[in-house]
Formats: sequence, structure tokens, C-alpha cells
Amino acid sequence: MAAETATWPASPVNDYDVARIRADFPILSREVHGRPLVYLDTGASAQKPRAVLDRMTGFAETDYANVHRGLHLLSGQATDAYEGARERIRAFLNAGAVEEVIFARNTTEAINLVANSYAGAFLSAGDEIVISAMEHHANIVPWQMLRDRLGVVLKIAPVQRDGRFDLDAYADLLGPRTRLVAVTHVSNVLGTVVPVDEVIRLAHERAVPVLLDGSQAVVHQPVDVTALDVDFYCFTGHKLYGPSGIGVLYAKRAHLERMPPWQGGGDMIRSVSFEKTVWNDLPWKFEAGTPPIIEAVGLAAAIDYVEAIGFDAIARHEADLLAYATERLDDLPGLEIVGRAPGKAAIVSFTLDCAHPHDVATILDRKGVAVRAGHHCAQPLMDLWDLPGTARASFGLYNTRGEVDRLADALHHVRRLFGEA
Ligand code: C6P
Repeated sequence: MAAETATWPASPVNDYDVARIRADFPILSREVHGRPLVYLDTGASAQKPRAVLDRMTGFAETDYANVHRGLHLLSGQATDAYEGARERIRAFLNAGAVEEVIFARNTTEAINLVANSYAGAFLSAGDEIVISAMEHHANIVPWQMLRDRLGVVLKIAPVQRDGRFDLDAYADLLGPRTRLVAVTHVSNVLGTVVPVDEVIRLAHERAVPVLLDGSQAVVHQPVDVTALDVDFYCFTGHKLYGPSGIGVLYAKRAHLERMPPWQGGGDMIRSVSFEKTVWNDLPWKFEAGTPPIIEAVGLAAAIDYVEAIGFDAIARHEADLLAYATERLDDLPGLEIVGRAPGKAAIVSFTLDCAHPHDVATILDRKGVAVRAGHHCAQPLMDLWDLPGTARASFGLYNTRGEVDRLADALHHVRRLFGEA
């Protein structure tokens, strides 16, 4: 079996009205250092359309109250809006039931929930968890904490130097002690789309459950958790053109029913006495304390917004941007793109031989171009590949070819400044 990668749909864009879409994002009309902003850091966090901002403000102005607690009208309306958002997310992921959709603060918290509750309860010393070499720290550190607590063993599936996930090597890691696979769906550094169908199939053949970190995936294409048959799927609202402070854990009901709660407090209980507490039903068993109410409503609005444009159109537009950016950046002497897996998402990490990634990002910023630089919370990958970090341009549904030109021009400027080493 060769190393493989999955592929986004891609064909030329002609009917995509990017100017109209940009008009939906108030921040995109601002200037940075006296120049029009070129925002190429959507992989870190996406900008928010007016529809999301208005929905959140409108809800706060007229409908806001705490949920599940009050008998008054507003609390009932807020509860309906909050639970309505859960249903919206269920439909977005094509989950079987709303009980399988848990709100968390972000992907990081969703993964910590699974690590503490599922793995904390059902794994023991010597059990193995398979992750990959291109994981974000959010999908490394919780398992390391569990390793220190329980003595579980972490196995690392390698990534090929061009960024492809190595399915053969991954399959070889699955053994009699493997109890969980936890890998990213799309790499935030390399843009690699992991062949998750195969990852899941191979794990399920051995009755091993799979967690996917969908942070960088749900923003580029529809995800169907039922068709994937994935056990746990996590994503974060702020990368999906929604607010920060909210994320989602999808989990199969059979797992959730067995799992103990991981945080205690209000809302996650049915009854409490000093002697005995009875947990609430799903999904609230995993939502202790006042949840991110306005943020849930905002996330539902973000999903409405993205789906109204349509993932087919977004994927085609982003594939066009990726192809154009790759072509322009390949023209730059001394620039090396890190991650060239076929069918990758619109994320371009690169190094320049004449300048450190931090210097690159600082100079680009002076030109109005916002990119991220550093280890991108994937330090083990940087160490493995002996990189000081990379600069990273990550594209969203509002970016344009003109912005790719601004990026390329600014990179030529960096080369001139640093003496074209
Ligand atoms: N990556 C980036 O610039 P949170 O912080 O929990 O919302 O998302 C964490 C996370 C988990 N997995 C992947 C694949 C991610 O890309 C991220 C966030 C940002 O790449 C910020 S570090």
C-alpha cells in the first residue's frame, strides 16, 4: 500500500463572486500600516462575516438569558436558540442525534474531554494510542498527560517528506494493544488531507476507535461523521468564520453513554445531594456550568453563512488560490514550500533561505500582509524535519488572486532587504 492522500474537489472557478463575499466581512476593508489588509492567517482564526456579528449582537440585545435554568420567557427563548444551534451542528456534521453533539470551548477542550473521560476511564498502563507526526499540540499534549498519569504508550505515525500521510507505516503501528487512534483530518502546517476513510477502516478492522481533529477540515469541505463512521470528531468555531470560545465534540452515543463526566458542576447533573449525585442525560452530562450561549448562536449563523455559499464553490475557489499561490511562490528563488501532498488544502507553509520565518512575517506585516510564522503549535514536526519554523499563508473563502500577488511582491521585497542570499 503506497502513501496516500485524500483530495478536495477542484476545478476552475468562474462564477464565484469574491468581491461580494468580501463585502460581508467588515474587517477586510481596514488598513494595516497604511496599506489595505491582506489577511492570510485564516488557518489561525477566520474573520467573521456581518451575518455572524449581527446574529450575536441581536441575540444579546433582545433574547439573551441563561439556558436550562429559568422559568421565565427569556430563558426559554435562549434555551431554544442554544439547543437550536446544537441541531444546526448535528445537521452540519450529519450526526445521527443531537445527543451526540457536545459543546466545548474549542478543539483543545474537546480533545481533552476525550482524553480525560474516555481514555482516562477505559485505558490502562501499556495500552497504545496512535497519533501522527503532524499533529497540533492540542492532539499531542493531552495524550502525553495521560501517558504520565496512566502509563499509556504513544505511537507516532510518520509523515513523508512531501507531507503525505504514510498509510503503510500507520497500519504497521496498529497492534493488539492499540486502544485509540487520534489524528488530524487536515494538517495546519502542511495542508495535507489525511486519507481518513482508510485510517478509520484500518483501525475499525481491529475494533480500535478513532478521533479526528477536524479543526482545519470543516472549513474547506463538508464532513459527514455518519458516512465516515468516525468515533470522535472535534472542531473549533473560530476557524469556521464563527466566534472564538466555542468548539464541538461529536461522539457516538454508545461511547458517550459509557463515558463518565469529566467536569462537575451545574447543568451536568439531574440531582445532587451531599451523599449522591445523578448525572444529567446526554449531551448535558458533558457540559458543566453556563455554556457559551451567544457563541453557540454565532456558530450556527456561521454555518448558515458558509453553507449558503456552498462547499463546492468554496473548495473550487480555494483550490484555484492554492494553485496560483504555489505557482507564484515557486518563482521565488530560495523559497521552499513545506508540504506538497497532492490534493492538499489551501495552506502554504514555506521557508526562505535568506531570512528567518519571524523576520519574513514581520516584514510582510509592514506591507499589510498578515501571515503566521513559527512552529504553528506543531513543534515535534518542526524538530523532526529540522526546521526553525515556517512562514504560513492560509487562505479562506474571501481571499483573492490579487492578494496572492501582494504576498509574492512582499516576499520579493524581503529578498531584496536580506540581500538575496
Ligand atoms: N491551529 C493555527 O494557527 P483551538 O485553539 O483549540 O481552537 O484549536 C487548536 C487546533 C487543533 N488542531 C488543529 C489542526 C489546529 O490547527 C488548531 C489551531 C491554529 O494553526 C492556532 S495554533
